[in-house]
Amino acid sequence: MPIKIKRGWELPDSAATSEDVFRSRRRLLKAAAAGPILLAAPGLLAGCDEAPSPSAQMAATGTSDAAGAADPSTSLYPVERNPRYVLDRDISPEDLATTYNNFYEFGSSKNIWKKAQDLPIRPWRVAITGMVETPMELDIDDLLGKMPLEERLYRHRCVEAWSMAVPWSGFPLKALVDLARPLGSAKYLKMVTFQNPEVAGGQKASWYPWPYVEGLTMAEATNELAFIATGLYGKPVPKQNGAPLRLAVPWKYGFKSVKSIVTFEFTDQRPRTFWEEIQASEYGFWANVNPNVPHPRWSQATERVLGQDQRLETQLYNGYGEFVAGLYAGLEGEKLFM
Ligand SMILES: Nc1nc2c(c(=O)[nH]1)N[C@H]1C(S)=C(S)[C@@H](COP(=O)(O)O)O[C@H]1N2
Ligand SMILES: [Mo]
Repeated sequence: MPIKIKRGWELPDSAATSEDVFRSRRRLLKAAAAGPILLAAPGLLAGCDEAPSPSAQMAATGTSDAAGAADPSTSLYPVERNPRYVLDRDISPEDLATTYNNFYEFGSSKNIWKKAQDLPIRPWRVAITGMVETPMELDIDDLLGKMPLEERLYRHRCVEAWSMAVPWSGFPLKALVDLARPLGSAKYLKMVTFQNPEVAGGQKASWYPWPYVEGLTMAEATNELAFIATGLYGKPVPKQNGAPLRLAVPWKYGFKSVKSIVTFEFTDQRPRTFWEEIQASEYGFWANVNPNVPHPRWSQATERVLGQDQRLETQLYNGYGEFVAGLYAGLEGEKLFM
């Protein structure tokens, strides 16, 4: 590639947008404007942002399970921060990021962190299946031992128009893809959450298509930003945030970042995702952040940052266009932002 593009880690996020990103932005906006007019649909999802509970609970950051056993991965953290990924805002307070959650397996309110402590996270088996050279099943601690752990500061933008910025620890999803050795015919990576209604009461609600499923194209899954988070704030990731491993794809709406994964399946079929199954007109496969494409029932122009009074303007691709805009060249016919 002869053209040198300034990337996010080389200049502050507030600095000028590069020509290249500007041009693709115009193209994308044109595509978005040409999209169908979306009608309000009956709400299956609680919908727009709920206010945080007035009394923020004490930080729910314990690293032991319900039975009090220590998490064997505790000693792995903290890990070294990768300086490539910079924030344009403060890191969110830990007590907010760990007590204000979306995890429908434990209920549809934001206040599920206590219930989530019932989730057993050891032993935890991770299956790598589908179109791979050799399907395998790994123990989470063996997997952690094989992966290059680092810390990254990422923004997170929920489709409900709240956001946070947190230090995840974990490894690039590409490292797991390399371990899996997918066949050339694989086009998508499908990721599936555990299924255990005995401990996850929300999974007794039969109108939801459990288990929670998400997916990425292979190009997205191997983009450098796609990250598997196994830690948060220098400790193992709390259960309510998706222990023992969850996806973090910060250029997409938060529902893409599937929690507590048990299966990585390589496939040539686009996965039908959990929220798409529930309401395809509001939650599609691509779900890239775009302030100019409103949700059918609310604007996406601004966001409420956890712990801050002032709303911030939402950015195209949540501010990560330098890394990911190129993934969507030639895909303008797709509903990239829904
Ligand atoms: N399995 C599962 N993963 C999930 C969800 C969920 O309900 N179940 N919610 C998603 C949504 S909508 C968001 S915004 C993020 C919230 O992550 P956090 O609680 O760590 O902030 O998790 C995503 N991953
Ligand atoms: Mo979300």
